[in-house]
Amino acid sequence: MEIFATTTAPVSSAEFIALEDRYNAHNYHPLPVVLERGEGVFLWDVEGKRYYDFLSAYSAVNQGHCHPRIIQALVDQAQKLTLTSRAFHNNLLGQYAEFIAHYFGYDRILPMNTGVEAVETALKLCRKWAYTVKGIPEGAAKIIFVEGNFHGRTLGVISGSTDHSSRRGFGPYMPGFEVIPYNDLAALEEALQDPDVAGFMVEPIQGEAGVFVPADDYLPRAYQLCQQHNVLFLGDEVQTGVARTGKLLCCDHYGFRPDILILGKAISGGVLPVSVVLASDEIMLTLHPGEHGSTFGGNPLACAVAMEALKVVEDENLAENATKLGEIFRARMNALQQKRPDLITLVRGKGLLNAVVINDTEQSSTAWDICMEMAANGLLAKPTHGNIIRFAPPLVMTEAQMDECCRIIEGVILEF
Ligand code: IF1
Repeated sequence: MEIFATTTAPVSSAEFIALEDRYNAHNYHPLPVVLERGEGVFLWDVEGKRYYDFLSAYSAVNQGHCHPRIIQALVDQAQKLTLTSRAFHNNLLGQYAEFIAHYFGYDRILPMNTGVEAVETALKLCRKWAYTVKGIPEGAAKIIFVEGNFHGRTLGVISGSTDHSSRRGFGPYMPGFEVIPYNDLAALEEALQDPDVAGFMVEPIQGEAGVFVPADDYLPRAYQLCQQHNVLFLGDEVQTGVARTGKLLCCDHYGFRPDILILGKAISGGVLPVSVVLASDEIMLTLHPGEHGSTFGGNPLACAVAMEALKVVEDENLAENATKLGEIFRARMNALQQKRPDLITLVRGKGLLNAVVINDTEQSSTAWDICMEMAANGLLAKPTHGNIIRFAPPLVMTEAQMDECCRIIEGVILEF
């Protein structure tokens, strides 16, 4: 078998898509757009067409594509040292751990790479704490998940999922996970009666499920109930964190901090995979040498990039900007809903994590067709769960750009 394919280099979008289709797994159904350059809120395809990015790589590019300060931090560190493994120390991990711990207000951190690795780490930490601190019998710990959750694609995490496409055909599933309805305090109170419950795993806003914002009292009350029952609140802010919803953390809207905080995506500004778990000494120090790890976790390149990416969030006031532009966006979309109630059911979200629910069934292609029309008009967004379109631009967008984007969306909807 030839080692190197001798196909001529693709030129058109169609050729790029055909090559990917031939050699890549078919585990996604992307919009037929082939991107080759990104800068700030903009993306360009291989034909040179420019788009506004309203997905931000699922909220990993909050700081905008190829932010110069983050790329500079990447280049500088890449020429010094990229990876030592944790078999040895390096000069950045201690500085990074201190920076991140103070930035988010926790005692300690455990650095990983992808969001799901941080979620898995949090689940292991919760179980370890249950057996060594809470005193739950070894092997009996239960962790509560909520319906409609999305925490990643590993076998452990999909064992707590209710989403068929994430779960189906991957059994047998991991025991010890219970699922209750989201946004339902009575159901949580009921589940917490079980003395073997160790943790409650939840996204403050359910991104993938369609940007479900729970009732105002749900999260703070859920946190209180967990405290009362000596159960850890595991906050998955992989998508809602890092200023996306108008505060540094979505939980900041409700005045509490998760016992175990899970972050990923925009921690690195989408430049390379960086995730992190934050917790108190009591929880984090239940892990001892050799009990958890990762080859790339806490690598110096990730440390350098993530520190700069988080400084950009602060220096450019991205949380405040997300609040301001989010209010403008929802006002414009609600006005649009009034004009086309036949097409738009409702608009919901917080900060710059928003969704427009299309008045059609999950199976219909309406939302997809609208996204295709928006792409033709220079704006990229993608439906989640059939009839819901998520709108999540980089947080560096200006008011003038937001106005232009609303005009594009309004034009497509009004002519649809
Ligand atoms: C896909 C969804 C979003 C996440 C939350 C953990 C993870 C994610 C709240 C895992 C990842 C990504 C994964 C990507 C699409 C995207 C996604 F549609 F899948 F659900 F954003 F909503 N917690 N979400 O949203 O982080 O391991 O991917 O770094 O798998 O299709 P990861």
